[in-house]
Amino acid sequence: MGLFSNWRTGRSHSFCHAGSMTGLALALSFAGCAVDSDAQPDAAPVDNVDAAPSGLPYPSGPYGSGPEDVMRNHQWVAWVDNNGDGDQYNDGVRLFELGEYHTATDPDAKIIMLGAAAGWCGPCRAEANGSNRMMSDYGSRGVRFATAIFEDDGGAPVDRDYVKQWGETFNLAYTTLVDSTFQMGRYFDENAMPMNMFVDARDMKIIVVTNGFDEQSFRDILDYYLSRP
Ligand SMILES: [Ca+2]
Repeated sequence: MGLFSNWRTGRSHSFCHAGSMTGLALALSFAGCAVDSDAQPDAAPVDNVDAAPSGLPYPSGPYGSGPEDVMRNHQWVAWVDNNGDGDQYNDGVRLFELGEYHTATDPDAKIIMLGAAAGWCGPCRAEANGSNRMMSDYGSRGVRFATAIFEDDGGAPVDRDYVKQWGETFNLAYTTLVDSTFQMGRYFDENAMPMNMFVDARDMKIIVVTNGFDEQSFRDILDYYLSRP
């Protein structure tokens, strides 16, 4: 236990607050150096801090990184299944923003399960292997899945081709994010991988941040929160 022992309380400081300071420092240090050189003209912003430039509705701040905080409306270059054929890698990359899964834009969305993974992370691969089962079981129940890949096998920031390769390797049926600037670093310590955030799509508040791969625990969390009125 420990990883998931107190998520039902709704205040789960042990999951994230200790790591978030380190993560924030990492995010700031990465902000000036991680440039996706081939990412024109659709490069992700370095870090969309408080703005929602697309104009999609999104809850106002203040924003934070812990349970019950409203999450920022991050933007990434992403592989998204734009034509709805179940394959997001035949559509090309585009800018994706988290607010696309907010109920104001996606009325059927209930919970966003947002993961972070890196190529050097063995448990991340294990999670990716089983993630299509999660998608098929929970997608129709209003769970929206996305994974932010931030580093490759050698620890270098990813590019879009690496993320495409990742998704094709695991035949992922959900959105994959090119997190070359490690925006997810504000939410966790990269030594505690894989990380998954569960976000309430109605108000974009963080429900819980988990570290480690335990599919049954993920299912327990989703079942619990999906059963709420
Ligand atoms: Ca497609």
